[in-house]
Order: sequence, then C-alpha cells, then structure tokens
Amino acid sequence: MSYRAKSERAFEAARQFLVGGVNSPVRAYQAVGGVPPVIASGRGCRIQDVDGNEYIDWVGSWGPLIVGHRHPDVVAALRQVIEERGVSFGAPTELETELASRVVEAVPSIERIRFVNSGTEATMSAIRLARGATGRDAILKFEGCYHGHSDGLLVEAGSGAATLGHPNSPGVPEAISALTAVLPYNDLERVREFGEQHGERIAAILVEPVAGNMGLVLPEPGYLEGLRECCDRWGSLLVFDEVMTGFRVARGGAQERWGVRPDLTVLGKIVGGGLPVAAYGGPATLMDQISPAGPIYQAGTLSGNPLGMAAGCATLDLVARPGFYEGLEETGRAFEEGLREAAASNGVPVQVNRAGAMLGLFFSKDPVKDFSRSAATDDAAFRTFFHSMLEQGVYLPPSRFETFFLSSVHGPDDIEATVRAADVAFGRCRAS
Ligand code: KE4
Repeated sequence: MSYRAKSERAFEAARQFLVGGVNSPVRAYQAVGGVPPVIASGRGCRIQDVDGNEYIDWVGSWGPLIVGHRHPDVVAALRQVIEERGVSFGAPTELETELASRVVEAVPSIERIRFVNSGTEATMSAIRLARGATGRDAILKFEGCYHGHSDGLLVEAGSGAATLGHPNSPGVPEAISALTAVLPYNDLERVREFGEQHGERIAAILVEPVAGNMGLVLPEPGYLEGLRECCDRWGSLLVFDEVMTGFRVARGGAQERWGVRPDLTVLGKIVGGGLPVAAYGGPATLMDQISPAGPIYQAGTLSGNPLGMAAGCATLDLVARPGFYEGLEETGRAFEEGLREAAASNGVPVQVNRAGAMLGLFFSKDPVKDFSRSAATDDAAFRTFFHSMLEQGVYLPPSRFETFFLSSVHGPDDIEATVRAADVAFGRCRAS
C-alpha cells in the first residue's frame, strides 16, 4: 500500500466538494504531477501528513511562517484573543493600532496603513489609490511577477510594441487588461523607452522588488533605482509589492535592503503570522485619500481581525529581536552552499538565487534574470528533483516558478538532512 494511501483517499474526498480538491490552485500539484500530501499538523519547521509521514517544510504556508508552525508566542497570542476577547467585532480595537505601529516602526516609507485580508486585496486597493491620486488609468507591471488575482493583474505581455496587456484568464475583459502594460523584468532600457511614449499615462509601476513568482529572480544592480527615477520623471507612483519580501529579506523589506523608497508598499504573509492579513501603506498624504478620510473607497468586513492582528504582533515582535536576520542569513547561506555543492558533485547544472530567507533553484546552466529565462529552465529535471525530495521527507514548493521559504526554526540538522536528500535527488536527475 502506498505510503500516502490516506492522503490519496482524503484528496479524493476533497475533490467531491472543493474545486480541484483545493482552495488555491498551486496546492493541487498539477505542475509536478501526483497527489499532494494532505497535511495533518505542523510544528517548528516540520509538517506531518495524514499518513504520518514527516517532512522538512520549505514552503511555510508560502511565506507567512518565518518563525515556523505553532510558535509558542503566536499560539499564546491567539489563545489570549480567543479566551479573553473574541474573534471579530467589526469595530475599532487596540490590536489594530498595535500591529499598525509595529509596521510603521519597521518600514520607514509607511506612515499610514490599511489592513485587508489578502495580498490580492492589498495590491488591488493600492492600484485604485494610485489611479485615484494621479487621475491616470494605466499601470505597468512585469512579466513573471504575480500580484494576486484581481482582474487588472491577470494580464500577460501584449504583442510587441503595444506592450499593453491581454487577459491571461477567461473572465477578464480586454477593456480591463488593456489598461495594464507588461514589460520584461530587469530590463530598464525597455521601461525607459516605454516611458517616452506612455509614461504620462501611467498611474503606477507595480513591481516585486525581488521576484518570487517566476522562481526567485533578484533585481539587477540599479534596476529598482531606475524604476524610481522613471516614476519621478513620469509623475507615476512606485508600488513595491512586498507581500513576499516584507519582513523576509530584511525587517524593513526589500526597500530597506536595496535602499529604494517606494510611494506605496503592499504587505501580506508574514505581517499576519499565518492568519489572513495583508496591508497597503505609505505617506499620509497618499493614504488619507482612502475612505473614510478621503474619497477613494475601500472596505472589508474582517479587515483588522483580532486573531490576525494578534498573530501579526507576536510574529513582528519575534522578527524584531536582535540577531533574527543574522540567523536567517546564516541558514540561507548554508542552504545555498549545500544545494550548490550537491548539484556540482552530481554534475547537474543549476542556478541557486537567494535573497536572505528566500531561495530559488533553477535547472539551468545559465543565470536566470527574467521570466523568459525562467520558462526555459528544465522542468522535467525540477519534477524529478521535487518528487525525489518529497519521497525523502523534504517538502518543496510544487512548481519551478515558486520560491523556497526559510524560517528562524530551520536548524543545521534540517539543512544537513535536506542537502543529503538533494544529493540523492540530483543523482536521480543526472540518471534521468
Ligand atoms: P494572496 O492574495 O494569495 O494572499 O497574495 C497574492 C500575492 C501578491 N503578491 C505576491 C508577491 C505574492 O507572492 C502573492 C501570493 N503568492 C503565492 C505564492 N506564489 C501564494 C500561493 C498561492 O497562490 O496559493
């Protein structure tokens, strides 16, 4: 009997009621094939499936769990809300101010903030604010960057010169996607050329300052600074989507690490410690144009939810501790070097890209600096590697277009076990 018999049965049962058996597509394992383990529990950096198999978890709920599963401080904060306060009021609570003050203290470009419930909602709202504040309709995003599933962002690169987007999903009207221009990531010359003709129509440039949704791709030297200059020249707003990088690549996010100040910042994942929390923020002069302070509407029944605020506060208090990011850097370096050595000793050409506690692995002998290069990497090799690692108890993101997420509770033993498994898995890749 398969070592995943209960997962197979549980996933079959899920498919009866849940579309594709999941509540978010990537979890269905379509990019790698096979049945996903159905997870029963997690603690620290390890998770267990319903068959009792244990895995070292390098997904961490896609980024939120930078202090691992069920950190005692997070559990205690949630327990206190449940036992002494209540789970939702739809009214002002001090917990919202508590979390907001922690974000403002950590991210200098944020003076005022609005909490929402997902990264999608946060980027959608930030774009509405940029449009309302500039009086312009068009936005510019980059190929391979993902900002959630709002209509205007489910857009792929247009044909050639036009560069205005076309829908990449049924249900998205051409009229909406035509307002979104799409250019290759890391190509500043193309942005400058685009700006000569279209710059004055652009409300915002929206970018993942470190791209984590085409695999992990770092900004080229000067790229983010160049986007800042373009926005200043065009009169457009620079919006950093730091849903993934916020509190991960540095306490102040990529804007702190690269020293480039956006006009608006989008946060998610870590800011809610695993609960459904996201946010957008920036200078009061911009943010106070959002209702009820200003005319641009945005609302949400469960925004600022006490459970999410409590988990977020506990998590941000942990990341604020002295040495937290130095420890993550140490783990990241050991993981990166271990993967490189394991691949090299098996003669498998790979690229390992890393920014602090987020890491990407590409099966390619050439550097990966944009989506077209990422799409050209060896998918079959990734799938072989992925399944070998899973069988050996290492839980990786099930797509070469995703990112590995490190936590403060991954220790040397976890790195060593992962690298040992990678040595076997790279051997399988070479053999196949
Ligand atoms: P959500 O709406 O899924 O909370 O956030 C959307 C989003 C926005 N911006 C960035 C940079 C993101 O990475 C995301 C979501 N990330 C994916 C991982 N590639 C979440 C996993 C999933 O879609 O299930």
